[in-house]
Amino acid sequence: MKFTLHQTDTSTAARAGTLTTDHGEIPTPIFMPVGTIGTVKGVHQSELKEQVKAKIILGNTYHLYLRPGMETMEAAGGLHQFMNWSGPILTDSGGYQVFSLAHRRKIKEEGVTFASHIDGSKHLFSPESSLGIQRSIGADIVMAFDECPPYPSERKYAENSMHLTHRWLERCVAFMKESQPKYGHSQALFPIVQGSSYDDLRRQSCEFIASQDQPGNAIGGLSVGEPIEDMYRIAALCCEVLPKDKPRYLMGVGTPANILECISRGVDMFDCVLPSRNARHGVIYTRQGIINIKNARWRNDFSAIDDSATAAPTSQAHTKAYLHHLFRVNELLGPQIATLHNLAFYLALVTEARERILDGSFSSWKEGAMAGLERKL
Ligand code: PRF
Repeated sequence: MKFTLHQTDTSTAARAGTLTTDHGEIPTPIFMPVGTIGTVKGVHQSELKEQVKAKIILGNTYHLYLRPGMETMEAAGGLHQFMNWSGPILTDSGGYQVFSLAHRRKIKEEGVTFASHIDGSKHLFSPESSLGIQRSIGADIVMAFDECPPYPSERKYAENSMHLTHRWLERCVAFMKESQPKYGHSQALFPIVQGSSYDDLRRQSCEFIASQDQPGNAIGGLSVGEPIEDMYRIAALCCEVLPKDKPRYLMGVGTPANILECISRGVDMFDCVLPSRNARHGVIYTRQGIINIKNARWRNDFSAIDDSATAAPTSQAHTKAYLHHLFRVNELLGPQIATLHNLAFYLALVTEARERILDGSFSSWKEGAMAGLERKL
């Protein structure tokens, strides 16, 4: 995997680059739609490519391991083939999902034991088994197996947890060296910085993660309930310490405004369930503000969902009144159109951010764009 940095903004820490994988090039900054279980919920692969203009999507080790399982995954020839998505894929390592979904979790040096949220069956995830599963899925970018401490965490807990994540990382690095990709394309390991909201722990974690010299680095443990200023401060601190010549991925962030703020602090890659999950509840993002399409206010609004040139064709073709109606009568197409729209909106936003970084107008453009992004209509 190769990362080329084209431009660093002169007045902020924003960067524009290109990440090259065996399944294609990823312009950065980028937003990665979440496709937890082999589908970006409600959006067909052809729409992801042609309308959303997704350059890379996410999958989850935890979900895919439970269903369909790795026997089916390997028989299919990996996730790219199974879901017929020929672009790049990144998989999260499973630890974070075990903590948000599974039952009877127990953390040990070896790994985490847990009971499935589906049938209660018992399993162990370790650095080796997580990476083994990610080899079977065949993601282009595989994430290290980490512990994301809850917020707030006492300093001692955060420190011990960070050291455990670091020891697990050494095992991840060793496993990647000893094992081979299963489908002929290469897989890059991204280590994950932890350390809760403690600046000195974060600094220490960034230095350790950087010393492992992997193709990219991730910032975990943020957007877990901490004040927004803490998230921005830690993101900025991590970007200052992490190597400049490698992509930086902020896991699970965030709103459109959060994304612009973190781009300006030096983050290159984002993923979040927010645009897709909110869409299913009728929450629609526009440059003018956030819409709740179920609101009676939109019943007779025959303007396009989004008439900007960068909007998805579907968002330009359908009216707010029609989308309002679909949600009111609980039709499947409502959440489908809304999800497609929100994801295309996120992709258009990071695409414009990249253009603005390249032409030197990022800072003033961002200041102008922020108010609209945060307004509730
Ligand atoms: N670790 C992993 N995945 C994650 C996170 C993390 O800390 C977060 C935190 N926001 C989201 N997804 N492995």
